[in-house]
Amino acid sequence: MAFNLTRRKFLQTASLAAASVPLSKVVTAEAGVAKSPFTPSGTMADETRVGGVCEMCFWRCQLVGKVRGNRLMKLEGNPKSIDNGQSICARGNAGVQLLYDRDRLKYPMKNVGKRGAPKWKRISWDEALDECAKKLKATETKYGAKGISVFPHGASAKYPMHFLEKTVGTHNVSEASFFQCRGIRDTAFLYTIGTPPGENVDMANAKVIFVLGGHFGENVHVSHVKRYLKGLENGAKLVIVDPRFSASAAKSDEWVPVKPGTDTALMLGMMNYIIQQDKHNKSFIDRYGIGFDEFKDAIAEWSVEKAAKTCDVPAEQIKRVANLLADNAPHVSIHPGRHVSWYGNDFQRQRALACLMGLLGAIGVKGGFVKGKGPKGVGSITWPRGDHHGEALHRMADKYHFAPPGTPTELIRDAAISGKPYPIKSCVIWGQNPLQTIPKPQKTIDMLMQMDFVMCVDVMPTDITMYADILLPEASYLERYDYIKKGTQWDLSGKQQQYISARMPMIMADFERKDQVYITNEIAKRMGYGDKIPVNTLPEMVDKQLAGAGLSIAKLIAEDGIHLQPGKDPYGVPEDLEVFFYNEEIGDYGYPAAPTYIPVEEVPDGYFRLLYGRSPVHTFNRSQNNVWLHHEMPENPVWINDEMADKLGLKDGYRVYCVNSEGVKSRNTTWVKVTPGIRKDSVYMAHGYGSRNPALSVGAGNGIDDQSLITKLAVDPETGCSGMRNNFVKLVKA
Ligand SMILES: Nc1nc2c(c(=O)[nH]1)N[C@H]1C(S)=C(S)[C@@H](COP(=O)(O)OP(=O)(O)OC[C@H]3O[C@@H](n4cnc5c(=O)[nH]c(N)nc54)[C@H](O)[C@@H]3O)O[C@H]1N2
Ligand SMILES: Nc1nc2c(c(=O)[nH]1)N[C@H]1C(S)=C(S)[C@@H](COP(=O)(O)OP(=O)(O)OC[C@H]3O[C@@H](n4cnc5c(=O)[nH]c(N)nc54)[C@H](O)[C@@H]3O)O[C@H]1N2
Ligand code: SF4
Ligand SMILES: [Mo]
Repeated sequence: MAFNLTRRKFLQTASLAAASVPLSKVVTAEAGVAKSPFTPSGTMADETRVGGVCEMCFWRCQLVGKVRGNRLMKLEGNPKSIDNGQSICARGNAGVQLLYDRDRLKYPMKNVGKRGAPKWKRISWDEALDECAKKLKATETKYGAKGISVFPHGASAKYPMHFLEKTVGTHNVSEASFFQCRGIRDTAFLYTIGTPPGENVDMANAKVIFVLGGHFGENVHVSHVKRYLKGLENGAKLVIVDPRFSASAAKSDEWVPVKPGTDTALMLGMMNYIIQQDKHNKSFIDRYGIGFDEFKDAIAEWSVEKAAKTCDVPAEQIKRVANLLADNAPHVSIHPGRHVSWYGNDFQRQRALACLMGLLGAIGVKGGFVKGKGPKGVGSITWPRGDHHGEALHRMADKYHFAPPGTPTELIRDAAISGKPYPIKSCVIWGQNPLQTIPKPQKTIDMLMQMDFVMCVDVMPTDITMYADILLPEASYLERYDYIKKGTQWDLSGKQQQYISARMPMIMADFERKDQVYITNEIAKRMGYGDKIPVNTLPEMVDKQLAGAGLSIAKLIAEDGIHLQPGKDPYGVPEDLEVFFYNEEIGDYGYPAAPTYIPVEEVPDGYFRLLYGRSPVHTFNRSQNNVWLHHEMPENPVWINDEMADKLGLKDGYRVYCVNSEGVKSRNTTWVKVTPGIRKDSVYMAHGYGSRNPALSVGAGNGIDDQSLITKLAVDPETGCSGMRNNFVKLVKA
């Protein structure tokens, strides 16, 4: 037995969608797009379309599209939005370039060459769907549903994922957003404060904002960045813990250049100090805390001096930061982080963050952790559960008891490569680029090479699509409907309002691009699951979901793409809140029950720890071929400390290769950025560069692919997520 049932269920349903009503008459398949009563503001366009929802990243800002004739000219924030408002970021703007990218996938293709060195033959949709269904069915028949693996990411991947996971019945599903991103955060908070946190801190109204590693401004999520900047405008003090002088560190009052991997020790030192100073929120802890005495005892060894030594930061600074937080509590934003799969000791760090919130009572109050109350009623559409569900690999292995939904990537790769405990012989990749997303890319290649069948659904040719047998072109987010976006206003202040919107196409899909419901249903029918299909078309799905809230696509269009309604006061501590400072359930599985620092491997002599983060103008690898964005940041420089550069004879702008401690050399070179703004033990680069696929006429071969250097993987013991910052590199002059 692993998960507490109710919590497990909560987690599973949190990401699902469901519901039912006939297709609206206004938006027909012919019209296909949502025209609006808006008058275009510029002269460039002769029509404004509403209902756009950006997916250049996963924040889903609300858009309008300016259209001339049959061409989308420009994207803007939807003026009615109470989320991103009229703002969109560089990537959001550049969505037009993705839409019209000449290298985009246009037709179904069959690989008549080899995996990794493909030769593409254009085939018909019928041929492609027949082949996919035949191969997947063959795997299912021979090995059971568990012989199929799924690597999904993004809104359009949910529908096919649920088909394969629920109806066909494989557990071997690994979503990038969980196992390489925020899954650890979600379960650590679930088992500490009872809910996955999202990024729900009320920074706009905070007195202090405390962030570990998050580099807002480089990590761009529009309404989130707005909330953060509003907090700073309102006078919030900013503490940024980061080995690098990031865009956020540049705005901070305290930059804590922590030794990479030691953040847990820092927080234990701070919390112990706050308790010793008697500055913790005793009434809050008395009321909501569980296991506080055990927690207090467990962290008592963490003197400020010990933390200072472990983290390589001054003891005085640790005290200053702890006092700043405690003196302004409870109106402090302890940011939960987002990409948190760093070192393989991450569940404990995320637990410590959640405990810090609890210690300060910074939950449900202005400036603290506050979940805005979103609208109710929007239904979800889901595939019915089949009856041949086996046990997930981590349950069979009795490991990773606090894994997020799906199966830890590492177990899927291990099982596929070894054939144990059972073979995995088909792979469906939908909106994910595992070669750049998952550490140890060679292992991903080994996994793919032993498959009987690999199918990819994408919008662009990317590194991973080179390994497909069948490659299917999907309509982009600007050419299709999608799941509902709902929420509350971004800054939680003023008039309380909630919103509901749905992604609607800005333009009809061109060439032979199809949407997720068409592709999935056609495969399902051919596999003998026709009677299980929950919905016939994508607009029908959206209409059915909206019906639950008394809305429809037609009504949304009439409301300029966004339905607003009065909201509720988001503040107040949930009645049933429990803060597990010490969690026996975690202890029962043999993990530390109180947050514990687990040391990371030291950097070997002559090497630097490889750190990575976001490029402000790119999204991972997916935007590399985007001409506008490419011009903004064509390569990812490698940051090195100025004193270390001096020692190595490296000057700003020199070109280098990176070679890691296991002898892997980067495929490309990049330029060196010499700066005092990074610790001496680390180098840093933006993630997502160095695409391999020669079909990318703009994006191929620029900069260094950080993932190719991440050949040592530290799997987080509680969750099975991929810790990626345990690799060491040298810079070699080119
Ligand atoms: N422009 C842009 N914005 C994006 C995205 C994008 O691709 N492009 N992706 C979005 C997604 S899905 C996510 S998950 C988020 C991720 O955004 P974040 O959660 O902010 O990203 P991280 O990779 O965790 O943080 C990177 C920072 O962590 C620092 N760091 C490295 N090691 C350590 C350490 O040991 N301790 C501490 N304290 N800091 C460390 C790095 O120096 C860097 O500044 O960004 C989102 N926003
Ligand atoms: N080394 C390293 N690894 C990381 C990270 C890191 O910072 N460093 N970040 C991690 C994080 S936080 C995350 S969230 C993941 C992100 O991991 P991914 O989501 O795998 O990253 P992307 O590069 O966006 O690749 C997504 C793929 O989806 C395709 N795509 C884009 N739009 C569509 C669409 O509408 N439909 C379909 N079918 N496909 C589409 C793109 O062309 C691309 O091939 O990576 C994780 N891995
Ligand atoms: S933050 Fe930028 S890329 Fe992400 S959804 Fe919003 S506009 Fe699009
Ligand atoms: Mo992410």
